[in-house]
Amino acid sequence: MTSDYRKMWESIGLNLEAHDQLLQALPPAYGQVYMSQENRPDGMEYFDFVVSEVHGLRIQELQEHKAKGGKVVGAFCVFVPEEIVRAAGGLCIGLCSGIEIGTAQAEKVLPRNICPLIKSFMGFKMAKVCPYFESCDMVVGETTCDGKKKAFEILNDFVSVHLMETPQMKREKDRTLWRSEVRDFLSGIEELTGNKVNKESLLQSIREVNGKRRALLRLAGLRKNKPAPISGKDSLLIEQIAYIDDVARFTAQVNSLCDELEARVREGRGVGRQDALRIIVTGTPMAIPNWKVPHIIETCGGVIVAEEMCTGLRYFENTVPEEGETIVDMLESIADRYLGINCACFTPNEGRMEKLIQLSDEYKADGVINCSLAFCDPYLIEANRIDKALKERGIPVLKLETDYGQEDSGQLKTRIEAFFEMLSQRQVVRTPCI
Ligand code: BJ8
Repeated sequence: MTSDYRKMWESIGLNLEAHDQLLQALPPAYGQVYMSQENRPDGMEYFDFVVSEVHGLRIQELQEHKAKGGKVVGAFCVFVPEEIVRAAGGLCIGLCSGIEIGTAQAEKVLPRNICPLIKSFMGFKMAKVCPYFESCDMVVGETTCDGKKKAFEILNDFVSVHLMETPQMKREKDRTLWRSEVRDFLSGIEELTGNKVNKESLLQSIREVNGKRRALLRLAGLRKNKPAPISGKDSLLIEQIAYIDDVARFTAQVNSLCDELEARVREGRGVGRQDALRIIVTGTPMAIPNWKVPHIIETCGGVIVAEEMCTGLRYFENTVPEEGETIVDMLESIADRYLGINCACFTPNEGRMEKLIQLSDEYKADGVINCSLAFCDPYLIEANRIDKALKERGIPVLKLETDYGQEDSGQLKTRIEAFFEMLSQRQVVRTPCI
């Protein structure tokens, strides 16, 4: 990244010294995890470029948008309706929180034993190292889990937070509550941007965001092929970039990558070993630059074919119907689309187990790795239901708990290798030599 950006970073209030340290850590990690892969699709060049400019060009674009009077809204959850932000002329950015940063500052206001994602977003804000965070005119919090819910009260001391009450169940009265939260969100966004949303602007933004989700779904569909035409690490990176990139440009780039992958599929060309074990990863989101577990999986003889996560299918598997006579109709469709997300914050959450069983079949998976962040009660406790449901169907599952540090890499590797050993023996039993 060029030194020209320093002025911009300074102007938005970044702590330049701490920010330099963060930037220095990224290239070696990226090189080791991403550039070491063989046989990558040419279309990944664009996404490598986005990462190389992640605190540069994209931030410049956000600043240009703000200079013209536009607003930037940050989100921590896939429940935040991007369609509404865009319909009011705003830009919606996912605030990643995938690295241990500003821990000392965060621990001044949060308990030590809290999920690393929450500690990370508080650390990012308090240490002033994230140019996305510092570009936000408002951030949107939700009441998905207790940790986030209470942390947003504290975050509100540092930046304006609009809180959405996300239901914990999916009954009709919960739907009614959520629909009213979505309507309130529209009012909050209109007030922030000073722009009134109308039918046309809402429909257009529904179409744009649907286009992004469809492109991602097309990419996901191509990974059902054997051999998989793209690695799980590259797919995850694209899913992570989906939260920050320009919607139209990102959609076009994903579609052009898919054209290339379709040709690979026709030629029977895949990534990794032909006999790579096909793995589905499920659990808590893996935000940039949290690539630890996928990297171990794909360097131990596996290929990840799907992510049942919010950095994955939960973000794009459903679209909003592109119809509706009135704004109210459209808002209801938007609310209903989001209520289809199978977050572990819901009880019961049978949809997630059913989805995993369906995905295992569709993606011809050899096994599922259920990876949760430490201290995340909803996902760690729901692991029990996942285990039960998958084992009843004869689908092997490995449960992992980790954080953003690298200290447990060796231990994770040992457990993943043992799981793969078991899967390989199973394969031999299931596919006898002729
Ligand atoms: S819809 S998964 S993005 S809430 S990991 S902060 S749950 S203690 S992230 Fe999530 Fe929305 Fe659900 Fe998806 Fe709490 Fe768990 Fe931490 Fe979590």
